[in-house]
Amino acid sequence: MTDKTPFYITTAISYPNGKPHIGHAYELIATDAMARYQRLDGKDVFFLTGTDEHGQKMQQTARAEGITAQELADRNSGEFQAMAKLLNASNDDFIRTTQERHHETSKNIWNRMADAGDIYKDSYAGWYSVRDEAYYQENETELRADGVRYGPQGTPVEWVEEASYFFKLSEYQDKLLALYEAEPDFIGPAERRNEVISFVKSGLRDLSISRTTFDWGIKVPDDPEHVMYVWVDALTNYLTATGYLEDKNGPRAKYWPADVHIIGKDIIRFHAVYWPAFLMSAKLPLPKRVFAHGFVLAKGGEKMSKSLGNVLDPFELIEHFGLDAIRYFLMREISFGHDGNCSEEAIGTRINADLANGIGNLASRSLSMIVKNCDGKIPVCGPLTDEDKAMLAAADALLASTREDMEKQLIHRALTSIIAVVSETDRYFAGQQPWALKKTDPDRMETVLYVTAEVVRQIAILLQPFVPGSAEKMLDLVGAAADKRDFTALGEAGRLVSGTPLEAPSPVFPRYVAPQA
Ligand code: ME8
Repeated sequence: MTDKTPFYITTAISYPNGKPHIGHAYELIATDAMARYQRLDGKDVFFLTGTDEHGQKMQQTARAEGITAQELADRNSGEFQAMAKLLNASNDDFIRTTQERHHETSKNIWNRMADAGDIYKDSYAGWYSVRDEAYYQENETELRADGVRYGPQGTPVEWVEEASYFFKLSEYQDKLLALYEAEPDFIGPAERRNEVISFVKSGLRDLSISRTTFDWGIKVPDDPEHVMYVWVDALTNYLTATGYLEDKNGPRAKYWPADVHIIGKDIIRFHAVYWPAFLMSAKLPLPKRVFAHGFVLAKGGEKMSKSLGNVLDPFELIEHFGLDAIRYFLMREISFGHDGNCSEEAIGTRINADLANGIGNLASRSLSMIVKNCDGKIPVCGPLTDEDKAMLAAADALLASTREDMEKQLIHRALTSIIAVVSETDRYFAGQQPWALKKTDPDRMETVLYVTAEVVRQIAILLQPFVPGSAEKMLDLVGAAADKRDFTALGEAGRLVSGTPLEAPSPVFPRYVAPQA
């Protein structure tokens, strides 16, 4: 038994109608950084990702390729799993909505909503976007000059008329508004919260929650002519993986409700309106927070698209720059919660400034001086000057500040403050001139090198969530014991031990040189 506090974090589950793109990689990396941060901070983390395999979009894509939807799902879900591995994602499970466990939970939640009297049979006539798998009101759509009608996300909509079950969403309007009021942190960031509140205030209509014109989905209990609307089943994935609905004493039931669902801004309505309404109806606890990140855009803020030829492939980027360079860039360059641009030039500039010339250079300069001048061992720390104390205090303060940032999903801010301490250490190191002290005051040189190495150690511990492989290498270089790498080893508690042998450092973050055109 563990007495650690459970922490449940999820990504959206991706449609495997194609291969994963940079937006999928971005979301998974960010969520992984948050999961790793909480694990290092002592939480009992359950981190879930997966694929959303039903619906009309999957069936249409499969048909166009001349294969079955199941074959398409199998092939591309495999690609998403391969990407998770390549990204060094620390997810504890990977859910596929075609799994039996998920069919069971989806039927269970449906039955609970039906038992609550919130489901009725009628017929639907209205606009539907297959690309978004979303129903839209006519006033949310526009007929453009090309003769095609588009929904609010810029995808074409088509007219649908069919027999359908409905969920009484209209009865949840006041309850949802009361939820947003009572739990101001339920939706982040603030722009998305405001957007959701005004959407709900504008009036909620009952939601069509089953389809009869195709069959690639989970059958509605006792009415196999209907398959569930894909979003009913998709959202339920978060519950399925915990087993909470089937057995409240099961091994993963303690993780429900989720601490945070990390999603993109285009799917906030499903997560912050439909999902809590379904859960309220089913009389189940609500997730504590839904946080919507922005979109990764191409250079100049353009949307990535095949026709513009500006699509960045995560597999190719990693091959070219290395995994941790890409993880770092995406987390540091884009303010989490807002859109941000990504280009090869921007990646090269950022990783050279912060990683190669920043932390990498600081670590290799200070540690190679130690290896050369201190008998290959962590030096002795003599009496501390005010500058030494201020330097250590800046490093010691990072836990509290990054913890606060990470609780609010301000990943870029946490990284910025870590890198600010790297710059401060550079200035400290340059100002103290340990290379000059070597002749005039070797004891003082040792103290300066000790303080610098100690800051490098703390920075490496704190960088683990973001660049896990490189941070581990840095911790090896600085001689940090294997059992002193979580956040309990930050600050005074884990100070470097004088006399610990060190190996000559090899570069952790090589300088990136763009290939000649
Ligand atoms: O929406 N930048 O799946 P999906 C950043 N199956 N994030 C992006 C992005 C970009 N350019 N493009 C997409 C779905 N995303 C549903 C989710 S959850 C119960 C069901 C994000 O494959 C997008 O916002 O279209 C979403 O969070 C995730 O990638 C999966 O998108």
